[in-house]
Amino acid sequence: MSAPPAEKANEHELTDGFHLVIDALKLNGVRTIYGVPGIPITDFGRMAQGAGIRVISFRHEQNAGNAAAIAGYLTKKPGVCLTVSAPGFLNGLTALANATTNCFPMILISGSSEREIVDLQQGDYEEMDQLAIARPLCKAAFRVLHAADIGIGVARAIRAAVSGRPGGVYLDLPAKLFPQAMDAEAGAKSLVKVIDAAPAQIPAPSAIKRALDLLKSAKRPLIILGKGAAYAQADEAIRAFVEKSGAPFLPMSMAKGLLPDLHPQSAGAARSTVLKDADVVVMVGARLNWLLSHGKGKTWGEPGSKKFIQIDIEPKEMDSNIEIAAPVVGDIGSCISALLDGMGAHWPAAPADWMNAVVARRDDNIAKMAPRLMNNRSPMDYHGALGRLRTIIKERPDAILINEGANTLDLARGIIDMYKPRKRLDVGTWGVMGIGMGYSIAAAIETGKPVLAVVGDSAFGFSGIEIETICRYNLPVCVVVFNNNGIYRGTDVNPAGGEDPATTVFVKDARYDKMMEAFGGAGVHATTPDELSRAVNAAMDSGRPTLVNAVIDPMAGTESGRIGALNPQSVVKKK
Ligand code: ADP
Ligand code: TPW
Ligand code: MG
Repeated sequence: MSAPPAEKANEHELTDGFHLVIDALKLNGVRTIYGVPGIPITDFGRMAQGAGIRVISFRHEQNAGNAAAIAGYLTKKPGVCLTVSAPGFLNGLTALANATTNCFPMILISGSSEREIVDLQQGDYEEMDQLAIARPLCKAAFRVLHAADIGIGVARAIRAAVSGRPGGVYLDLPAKLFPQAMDAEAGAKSLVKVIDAAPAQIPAPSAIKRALDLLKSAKRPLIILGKGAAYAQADEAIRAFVEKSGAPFLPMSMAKGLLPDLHPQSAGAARSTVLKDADVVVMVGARLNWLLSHGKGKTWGEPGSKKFIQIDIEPKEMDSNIEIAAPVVGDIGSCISALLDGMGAHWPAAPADWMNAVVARRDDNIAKMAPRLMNNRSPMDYHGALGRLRTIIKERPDAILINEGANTLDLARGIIDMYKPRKRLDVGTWGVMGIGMGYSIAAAIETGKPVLAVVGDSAFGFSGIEIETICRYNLPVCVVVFNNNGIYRGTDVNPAGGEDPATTVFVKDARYDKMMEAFGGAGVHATTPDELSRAVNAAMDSGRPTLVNAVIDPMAGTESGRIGALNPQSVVKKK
């Protein structure tokens, strides 16, 4: 018998949904998936791993989702999170919404139950109309019903996540899609390799001219760098722009290190002065939201005392809170390059008396803080502990700092200087607790650099179980839990005097270090700044998963850290 002709054999070669999704992701450069297995995506995860995609299995989808989101931020490519249906999907959804809020590109892929049963609400296993629920919480939401559409579905998800203002995208893959078979050759042809997923958006020359005219007229200019600027990876151009302008710059928390915090033009330690006194403010990838008092009020000095230039890829961001005199819409790389070109070789630097005044204030504030950072008190206060961690980051500027909590967050942000772009990852626009371990895991995996997570004891609790994941993948993550026995302070008492503890306090003198030991990592109990410093240095040298239980004075913190004023106050007088 003769062998059948090659075309004939191919005719019978089949592929299916499992393989097509994997092939589509691989074709588009997805190298890592963060997720939790279960029906209907257990085999998909196995097959993806078998096909050479790195599949990182978490203990809770929210942490996997946070990992995917920050992977997107760090790489400018959508981070992918994979979950099961209904409850797994909902667990991942918080992270998807958070990614969207923070403008991080991410794709949440969830398996879903049988459409026919879900839509008639007949009580399927993990029944939920996931697509409808996801839609208002992300940039775009798609469902793929036919294997032949997988290529297009994945391509749309990738484009939606990274083009324009980045954000979260939901991709719904019903269980029935995975085993759906189709001709292998037709399947391969149906896949789409996305070309130029985030096209450059060039600003109009007239917008550049308007912005430069305004900047040139400034007597007291200020440049505010946000995490959009850090995300854009236009580091050299941004630095050149800031230096050419001669203006002080103020980094938002995740933009710290885009230019080093010790740069001569840094106004980080003169924040209130520059916000109040500047006359022209250049916003680069930062929104005038609550974190900047919406661009108005006491923080910003006399009403009408300043004009704004805003660089952002999202046109609707302009005038969102206050009037923007010079909107520059485009991607930050293109906008900054165009501004630099327009400034030419002889741009007059900002008036020296302004920069000198800012530097004087900054250096004064830094000098006032310095002695507090050197204290060796036990139990530690935030300053004593953070002073040591500040030195550690100075000596290890490549390390990535993850930071969450209230006092632990606000004080670390002010005290720990950053030296390189995208090295500080924190609670972002929502001030959300629970990003700690997910961000730590993805930061270690995506960058290969050591990670130092500085987290409040409450903050840590939201994702703490993922230290098992850190140990399982043997990641170079050192977690420092600032243990002050509770939320803000560990000293509250139950106002009713009953037996229940106060709502903000935890088990006294808990030993979080023992949790790490349970999974084979190193646990250290540190009661002094010296001990803390030794433990963290040893962890960073060894690269071994480590948790340092840093004992912080329960009296040291303040309610809500630096944002206590946002707490509503009762109008009813206490009897
Ligand atoms: P921060 O919290 O640091 O102040 P925000 O998250 O409020 O920063 O603002 C980030 C801004 O950056 C968003 O308005 C977003 O549209 C914008 N952005 C993100 N990526 C880019 C980019 N590549 N080019 C231009 N703007 C961008
Ligand atoms: C998802 C509210 C803001 S800060 C915080 C909570 C619970 C914990 C502060 O205590 P911690 O830090 O971490 O011990 P410290 O140093 O001040 O003691 N749920 C979510 N997000 C937020 N922001 C909260 C609750 C909150
Ligand atoms: Mg605490």
